Amino acid sequence: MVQKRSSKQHIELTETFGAHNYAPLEVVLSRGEGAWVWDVEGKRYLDMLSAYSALNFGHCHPRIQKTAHAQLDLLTLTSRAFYNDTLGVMCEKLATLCGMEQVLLMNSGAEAVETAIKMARRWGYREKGIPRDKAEIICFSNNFHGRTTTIVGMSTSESSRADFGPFTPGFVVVPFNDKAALDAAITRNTCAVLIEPIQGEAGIIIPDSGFLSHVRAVCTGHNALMIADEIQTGLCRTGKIFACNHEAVIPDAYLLGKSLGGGITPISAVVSSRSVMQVFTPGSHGSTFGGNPLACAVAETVLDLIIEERPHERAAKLGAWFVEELRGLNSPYISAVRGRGLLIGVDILPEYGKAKDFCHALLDVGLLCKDTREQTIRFAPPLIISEEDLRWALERIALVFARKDKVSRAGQPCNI
Ligand code: IF1
Repeated sequence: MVQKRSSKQHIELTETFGAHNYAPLEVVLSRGEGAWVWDVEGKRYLDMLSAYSALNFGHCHPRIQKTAHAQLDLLTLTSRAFYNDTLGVMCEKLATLCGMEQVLLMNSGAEAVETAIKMARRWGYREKGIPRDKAEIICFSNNFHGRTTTIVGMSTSESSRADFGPFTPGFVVVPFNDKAALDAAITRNTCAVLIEPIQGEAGIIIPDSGFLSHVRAVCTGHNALMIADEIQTGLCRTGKIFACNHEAVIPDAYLLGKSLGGGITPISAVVSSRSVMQVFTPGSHGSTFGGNPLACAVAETVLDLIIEERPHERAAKLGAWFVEELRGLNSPYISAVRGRGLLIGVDILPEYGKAKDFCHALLDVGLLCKDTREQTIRFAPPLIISEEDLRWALERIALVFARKDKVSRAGQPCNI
């Protein structure tokens, strides 16, 4: 018989036997359905984070579950030493959705970014004629592209980088949103510009209107690839299928991950043109699990759901309303509310505490939220969330943000 452990016991086990690379809120989840999750004691919470957008379709979506169950009983892994009957079908759907030609599948988002770095460099040497080992990739301040040693080397966040060097050369960091700095940084040796069209980890930073178009124009003008990291923003989160669509910008490659796996299987992708993707030849790149049948079957259903249900339209409508309601709270604690679709950041005035303190207070009233940076709370509920549930969330948020005194210290729930 499975021993039933309390939340406290699970936390103790996790902290004792698991590495301390996270500092989670003190809630131990054991079940999820749609936008809701339950802890081991049976208390219900509304998930306002969606695993950083990996759960755009919510927990245990019936159609995605059905596909996964069926595929589990058929074939789950072949390796790429052989063909399977799921990969091609899914790649065609994904390439078509992206308006692109070819797909390279990996597992984590970081691997898609690593793949794009290799792709851009090879393209730079073989197509653009950059002298060997001189290729440069331009990225932006406060970027977040993952956790591998190469990727943290281009990070500007001390907590991500400290003491993980020496780092991979070949990256140039320019301030986000700064057209002149980008113009000055791009050279004949630039093979790519890597950009999050909305910066997530940086605090839901939306570029000024015209910036993405400028990046596109500069890349075209200097024969460099524009690579859009849409691992978090892509697949409908921001109210369009891709965040690049907000400026009608078409990059040379999209990087996708998170929600492509339907919250079930890790799967990530680089999606680009044949002329760029042809730099990959047999033996030059790969992954044991990349493109496995279980992940491809799940991803195909995710793409079907996007095509049939158009969740970006829902995200746009609900997101605009939610942002207006948040602004309408006129909370003394809030200095700014930003959002595109259902990717929303709320800045907390530092004199009232840190965003994490507010996340503790929101947890107490049944909402799972996550801080990013010190002063920003991120709201990113599943795109399938009902209007009624969002209204419920707003009522709880209003309770927390209407308080007049200082919110509790981190780790100390306040009694609302
Ligand atoms: C963590 C943030 C979100 C990403 C973009 C690549 C990746 C990510 C734009 C790598 C991953 C995650 C990872 C997670 C926290 C989280 C995050 F706060 F750090 F920024 F979502 F907002 N490109 N983001 O956002 O994808 O390898 O993780 O699959 O704690 O590291 P991955």
